[in-house]
Amino acid sequence: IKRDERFTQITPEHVQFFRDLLGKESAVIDGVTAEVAADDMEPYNGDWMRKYRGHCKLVLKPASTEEVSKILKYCNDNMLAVVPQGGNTGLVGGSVPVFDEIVLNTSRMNQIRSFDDVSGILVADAGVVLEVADQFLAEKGYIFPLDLGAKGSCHIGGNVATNAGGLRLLRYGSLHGSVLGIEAVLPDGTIVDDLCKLRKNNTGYDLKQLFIGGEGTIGMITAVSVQCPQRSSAVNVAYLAVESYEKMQQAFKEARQQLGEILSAFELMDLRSQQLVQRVRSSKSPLEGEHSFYCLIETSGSNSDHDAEKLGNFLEDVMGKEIVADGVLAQDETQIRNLWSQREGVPECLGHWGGVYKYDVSIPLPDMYKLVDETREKIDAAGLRGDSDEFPVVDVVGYGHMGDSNLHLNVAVRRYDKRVEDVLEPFVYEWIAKVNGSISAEHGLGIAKKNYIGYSRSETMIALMKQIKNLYDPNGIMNPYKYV
Ligand code: FAD
Ligand code: 2HG
Ligand code: ZN
Repeated sequence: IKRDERFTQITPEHVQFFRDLLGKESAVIDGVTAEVAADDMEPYNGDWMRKYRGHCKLVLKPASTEEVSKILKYCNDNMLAVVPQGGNTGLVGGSVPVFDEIVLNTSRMNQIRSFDDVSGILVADAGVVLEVADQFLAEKGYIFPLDLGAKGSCHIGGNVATNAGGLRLLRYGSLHGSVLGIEAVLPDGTIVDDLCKLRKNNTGYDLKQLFIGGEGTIGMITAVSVQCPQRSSAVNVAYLAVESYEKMQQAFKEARQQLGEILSAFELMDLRSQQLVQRVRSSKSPLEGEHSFYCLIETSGSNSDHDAEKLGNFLEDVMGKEIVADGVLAQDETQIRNLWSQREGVPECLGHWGGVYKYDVSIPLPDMYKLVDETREKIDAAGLRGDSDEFPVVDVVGYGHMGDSNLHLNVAVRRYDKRVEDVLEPFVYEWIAKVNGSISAEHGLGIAKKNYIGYSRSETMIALMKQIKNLYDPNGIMNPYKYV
């Protein structure tokens, strides 16, 4: 792709405007008029996977909605392109510039605005770190309805902008349901004040939904109001070994039947994903021997003994029926954390060798794991996978949110290599289209999937999306080159 020449190059006058507006020295990282060490720009230009790299020379960190409004109005009037950025943990290259777009970072918008102890409704700035919000809620006996491995750095604004799914969607549902209101700024500076705190509100089109999963293409989210559930006082975790994907499906069905309303996560990991975690960490598996699949089951309820008994009975039952080969129940907080880390640590450990090709897909459960086997066969047939440095591919693994039919197909590589890419694409996308799956279950489109949206959406749907984009952002300054 080429830089869109409609966008203006940033000049010293532009920088001066932003300096005067934001005041504080640290709110502007200026590589336009001043020398900036490469290390200072890197966190904003490089993505989490080290796969995408922008060439931005100006980072702005507004501290209020009014400042965002003034920045965007100025950018729109002057045709300056902008990339909204939260914790920069996104996995589709959406949060970093492609060329010299200005990064609008939310890290200074980090205040919790209000919390209602009776309704559980939290109103907070977009730049509040997810884990910080959750810890705040924990003290009040509540929980943020989203949890994911990047919680220590991602921002709730970024979570909402990507409509992140995470580890407990099965229990708490999608952000499309739990986000009750949004405050956002449109590219022309208009402040959209829809920080609604009502559960029910059928008064016209629900426009906030466009910002949820909008990936910063129609406006900048500055605050959200979120319906937060009660935190469960009893959390139990089991880590199970299963011999086949067939049996894994039976285990899932039994878990839903037997654990019912206390089931809060059902996560799938194949053997290879777990072996790579243990190899990178030089750690041991929680279970003896090798099994084709593992799953992590979490229950959250209000009665610890009762829940533990239920989970224990479930384990006994599925082992008796030979659905599950082996299993362990966490006995305390530390063990709960250790078992979760076998699952949450997968993305980070897979990046250990240099890079990962990631496919975050929705596939009907019966077919879900076949994609991993077939992809591995293709990579092997092309002679690309092996233990030594001459092979680009370390391994092809599958894991993910089984409870939501969401698979993460990951190809861990020593370096990004065109030959690997040619085997994977469009093969993976065609495979998904064939089973009527989605090429992006929870990570979004960003730049990575932009060209492939047609595998999951019709011409009509794409045309409607483009109309929305043009309506909200007629100059196209918001996160250009991405999404649709
Ligand atoms: P960023 O990466 O900064 O931005 C993401 C996108 O949102 C970009 O397009 C950006 O332009 C836009 N954006 C950011 N802030 C705003 C804003 N205020 N207004 C408008 N647009 C904005 N995702 C899941 O769904 N489930 C998971 O289980 C999961 N686990 C993960 C585990 C790890 C280890 C990592 C690294 C990522 C994981 N993700 C997961 C990816 C997920 O998309 C992000 O972690 C998170 O939701 C992004 O938040 P962020 O603040 O880092 O956003
Ligand atoms: C997860 O579920 C995340 O761990 C990341 O969504 C998945 O890295 C991935 O492919
Ligand atoms: Zn995920």
